[in-house]
Amino acid sequence: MKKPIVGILAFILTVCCLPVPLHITAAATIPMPVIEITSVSGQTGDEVAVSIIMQNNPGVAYLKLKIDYDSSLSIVRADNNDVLSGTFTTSKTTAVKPYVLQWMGASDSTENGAIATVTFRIAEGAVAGDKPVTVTVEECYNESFDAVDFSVSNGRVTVNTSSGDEPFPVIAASSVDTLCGEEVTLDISLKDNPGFAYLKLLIDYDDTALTLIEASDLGIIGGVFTTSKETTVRPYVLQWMGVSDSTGNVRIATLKFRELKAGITAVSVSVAECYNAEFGDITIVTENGIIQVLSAPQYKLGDPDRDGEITVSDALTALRVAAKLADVNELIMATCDVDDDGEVTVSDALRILRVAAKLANSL
Ligand SMILES: [Ca+2]
Ligand SMILES: [Ca+2]
Repeated sequence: MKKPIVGILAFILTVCCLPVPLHITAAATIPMPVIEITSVSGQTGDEVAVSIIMQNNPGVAYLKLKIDYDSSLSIVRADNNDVLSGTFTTSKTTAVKPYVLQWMGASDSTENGAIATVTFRIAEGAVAGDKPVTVTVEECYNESFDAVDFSVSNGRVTVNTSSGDEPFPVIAASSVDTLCGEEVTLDISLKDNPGFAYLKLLIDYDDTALTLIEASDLGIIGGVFTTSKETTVRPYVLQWMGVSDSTGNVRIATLKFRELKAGITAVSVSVAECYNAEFGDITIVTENGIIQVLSAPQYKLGDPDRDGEITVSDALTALRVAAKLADVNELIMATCDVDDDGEVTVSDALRILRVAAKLANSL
């Protein structure tokens, strides 16, 4: 007990009797560098722009940001505002999620302000509410190769729908992550279905990246279900024909693909024709699916969220899968089944947790 008191007394004496050394006050008041995403609002179908703002910039030569966002938003473009000098690069396509923005210069930039502007489109079928837009600083160095720490402040896009508007019906393909060489199943879902008797969907994709194995009707819609004769036909046709209006919501069909190579492939869905029983035309909004195929080095055991670190969150994911609260897919199996017995159990979750809590050095 004595030592801390002696220490405190010594500190008080130092503060009272000596001029305060300048470096102490300076260290205490250096503000934390911050990267902030602004918040905006818009209507469904609108384009809205959020700014990425840098404050208290201590000087950066290399900065890599990852932008993630709600699935009812899609990126239209990202613009560099020339606040940071150096070469500006982004993910190859705006479909890549999270989207990467990167600046690389030979010397430090010390400017503050809106370093980039990211324009999002709000999906026609988006429900009203706040849609998060988050930023993660993946890496940041100054010209001396010292890491620079930032605190981040996330933003949101607030979607307003004018009251009284009927929501557009939506047909959406799901997005999945999988491993190279595996089969993957994409869901086609229907929301806000006003009732239709005839629906013709066209499915298209890059056939150098994916092979369609089969399409299955889930029997929700009713009527006669037909498809293109061969799975190699592109665009591939899915067609439902009934005599009365079907009003089912939820999953209506599944598409099973085999992956041919690592990368990101969009599976596009478009409505060729849709009528109700009175032959009235129905406008349907579509949302494309994305299949992200990971090659082996892109995942590691015990890291299902693939952020490169084994944390409590990874253990919780394994626990949810073990408790059947989350789906098992190839990726989950490959990352969560750390004891390699072919299933994800509480024992796998505990092994991950021990490593996350630094109670064990390896899985
Ligand atoms: Ca992780
Ligand atoms: Ca296991």
